[in-house]
Parts: sequence; C-alpha cells; structure tokens
Amino acid sequence: MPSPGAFACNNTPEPAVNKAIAPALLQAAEATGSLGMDAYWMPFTANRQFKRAPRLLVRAEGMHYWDVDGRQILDGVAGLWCVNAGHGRPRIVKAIQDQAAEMDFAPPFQMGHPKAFELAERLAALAPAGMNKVFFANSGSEAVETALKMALAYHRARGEGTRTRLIGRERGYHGVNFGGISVGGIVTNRKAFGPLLGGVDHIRHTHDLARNAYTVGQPAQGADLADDLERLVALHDASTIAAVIVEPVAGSTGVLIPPQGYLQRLREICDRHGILLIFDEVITGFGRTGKPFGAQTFGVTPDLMTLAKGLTNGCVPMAAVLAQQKIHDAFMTGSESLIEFFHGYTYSAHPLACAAGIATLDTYAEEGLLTRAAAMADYFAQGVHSLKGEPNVIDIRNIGLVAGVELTPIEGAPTKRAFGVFLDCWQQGLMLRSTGDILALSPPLIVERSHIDQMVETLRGAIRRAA
Ligand code: PXG
Ligand code: PLP
Repeated sequence: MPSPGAFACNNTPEPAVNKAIAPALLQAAEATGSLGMDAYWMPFTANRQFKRAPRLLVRAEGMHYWDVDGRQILDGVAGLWCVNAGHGRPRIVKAIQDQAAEMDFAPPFQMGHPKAFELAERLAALAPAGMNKVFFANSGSEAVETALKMALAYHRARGEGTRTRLIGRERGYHGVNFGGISVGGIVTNRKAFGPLLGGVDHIRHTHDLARNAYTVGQPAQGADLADDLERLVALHDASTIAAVIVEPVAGSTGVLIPPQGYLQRLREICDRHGILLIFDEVITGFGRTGKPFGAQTFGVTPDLMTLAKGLTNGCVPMAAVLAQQKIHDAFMTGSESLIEFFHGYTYSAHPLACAAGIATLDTYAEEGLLTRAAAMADYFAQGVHSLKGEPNVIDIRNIGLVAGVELTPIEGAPTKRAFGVFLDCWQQGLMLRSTGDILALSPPLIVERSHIDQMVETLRGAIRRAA
C-alpha cells in the first residue's frame, strides 16, 4: 500500500488528526487499492506542485471545510464563489436525496418534469422585471455559450442576420468553452487555443489603479470607459454587432468593481445601436453584491443574464440564462410543431439540480441571504480596507461580500507573491483565491463578524510574512 503520507499536507506542522475523517478516507483508498494521485488531471491547477503537497478537503459544514488531516479551514471563497448559503444545508441535502430516490433523470427534450417549471417561475420572480424566460444549462460556461447563441439567433429571427459580431471586454472571464474564451479577455485562457471565434472584439477593461485605488464600493472615475463601445461601433458599424457581454463585477480576473455610471452608459449605448446587453452574473448572482442580482444592485437591466454557481448553492451543477420576454418571443414564430431554438443539453433542468435549486432558493428566502451582503458590507469593507499599508498591498476594492486585495508582483515572477499568500493562509486554516497577484475574498453569505475578523487577520499575517 502506498504510504498514507501521499495524502498528508507535507508543509502542515503537526496536523491535529481528526480520527473520524482521515482513517475513513484511507480505508476507502486501501479498499480500492488506489492511493495514487496520477490519474486525475486537475483543472486550473498546478498539477505537479499540487501532487507534491496536496490540499485535500473531505468534509464541509456551515462556514468551514475539514481537510484530510482533520484541520478546520474557514471558507473565505464560498467554495469557488458558489456555496452562498454555507455548506451542508439540511433542506438542500434532503431535497437532493429525495429527488434521487423519486426520479433520477427525465429527458429535457420534448419532455418535462414539474420541478423544472417550478424553478423557472421562482427564478423569474427573483429577477429584474421583464427577465421572465429561463433556459437551463449545467455550468457557467454552458450558460455563456447559450446566451451568445440566443443573441445571434434572436437578431436573425428578426431579420437582422447581419448582426453576428460579439463584443467582450478585456480581462473578462466567461468560462472556458470556445465562445466564452473568445469574448473573454484573459490571455492565458486564450493564447493556446488557436484563432477562436471569428468576428469578436473587446472593449477596454475598467481597472484603473492610478485613479481609483482603495475605493470603498464603486469607483468614482471611469464611466467614460463605456464609450469604448462607441469606438467599436464606429469601427465595425452597429449593423454587424449582435451583443456585448460583461460581468457586472469582474470576479475571476481580480474583483473589478464597475465605476459609477459605467453600466448605465453601456446600457444606453447598446440601446442607441440595437445591441443586446448580456450580464454574466455567474459570480454576482444570488446575493453576492447585496441584492439578488448585480443588475439590481447597479440598477441596470440587461437583455440576457447568465447564472450558475449560487443557483444550487454549488451542490449540483446547474446554470441558467434569463432572457427578456422580447428575446424569447422573437423565436416563437412559424409552425407550432417546429423546434424554435436548436440548442440544449442532455442535463438541462436535471431533476436533482432542480430539486437542489428550489431548496436553495427556499433557504436563501428563509434566512434573508440574498440581501445579507448589504447588511454585512460595511463591516466587511472596514476589515479588508484595514489591510491598506501592509507590505506590497497596492489596492483594495470591495462591494457587498466580495473583495480583492492586490499586491505588487515579485519582479520577474508574476502571481508568485499572491500564490504564496494563498498557501500560507491555507496553512493557517483559511481558504481564499489568488488570481494573478490579487487575493479574492467572497465568503458564504452566512458569514459572521468573527469570521470576517479571522479572514482579515489571517490574511494580514500572511501578507506580512510574504514581504
Ligand atoms: N462566467 C463567469 C463570470 C464566471 O465567474 C464562468 C462564467 C464559468 O462558470 P463554470 O461553471 O463553467 O466554471 C465563471 C466561473 C476563479 C474562478 O478564478 C472563477 C470561476 C470559475 C473557476 C475559477 O476564482 N468562475
Ligand atoms: N457528444 C455526443 C456523442 C453526444 O451524443 C452528446 C449528446 O447526446 C453530446 C456530445 C453532448 O452532451 P451533452 O448533451 O451532455 O452536452
């Protein structure tokens, strides 16, 4: 048998072994004869480094994970920006268990099941007025592809088939499928994958340390950056442009908060030129910014909106595209016996996901979680902004219950400083995200002040040690 040490976190001093957890895992591994870690090619991970010093999670409840050594880890990123109600919520667990026993799968093409309709109605009721049509997918990446295809087909259905161009934004993250990386603006996610989609262009990103560093909430400067869309209209002509896709708050790229008035201006320019506006709310959806959706926090309604992550509290993969009535209605022409939109996934509206989604929305509603970020925002902001002045910190930004802390890169080794801070925090019992030289915090929305204190002080210590 390979040594149990294969699972140990080598750099953890004297882990307090939780007898209930680690032996169970090791026993299971022994039974299957595979303690090895070779076969699993891990996503968005430094595989070789990880396998030398694995970070293995085995249990989760509330605000915490436990690792294979039995250490309790505070969850500072809601898993991966998705576990908004905290871990192991009994209502959601039971809904998934019951659904698995009652009906495991129902084909979504030319068939339906009641919970799919129920969840769609519930989502439409939460959404900004008018966004009342719901199309299901299984990941944020799939939701993005779906929204882009809807935009193209919408224009064609209305007789404006010349509108084929898609506009994204620099530093945007829209998942990893071909449409998403094409409109996305993160070079590492694009450069290895050939010419991508044709007919795509990008507006400038809104990150501006010189003018906006250390802003609490929305930066004052930068609404004018939306005018970059006018530049692309002048270059390509509006008659060739189908849609613009942006994240209301860019998450993956390091928590970029939209400048005051910026999203309004984008909306105005889109309206002026008949261009659809797509909000990718995979991270901002479900309470992260203080209201159910970023569109409501920022007071701008898009034509299409992508959702995932918090939709099922991360418990079962699921995503959705919300569309304005007018988008949907443009498809509903011709013979009623014909399929209107040639698109869908085997697992669209999967029964387990629908059950999890309904129970998740119940949990959010019962506990007021979709507005709790607004109530906690001031305390959270004070905490994270107290890191100003710590070594190598060059910016701190926040809204609702999400924050980014940007560090000066180590010369010649970008990303290394923030990744070091991430590893140090992990050893101190805090899980957060590093992206580039930015640390991102986005705790479950059940977070208490004491957790915020622990997050901030753990991060402070790690930043000091990284100096
Ligand atoms: N759009 C946005 C705005 C996202 O944040 C996706 C689409 C894709 O969702 P899926 O479910 O296909 O992963 C996301 C996902 C990070 C990180 O850097 C963020 C995401 C995914 C993985 C890592 O912290 N966001
Ligand atoms: N590839 C093949 C060969 C398939 O038959 C299907 C679906 O039937 C897919 C891919 C797409 O899978 P999904 O619907 O889960 O996205």
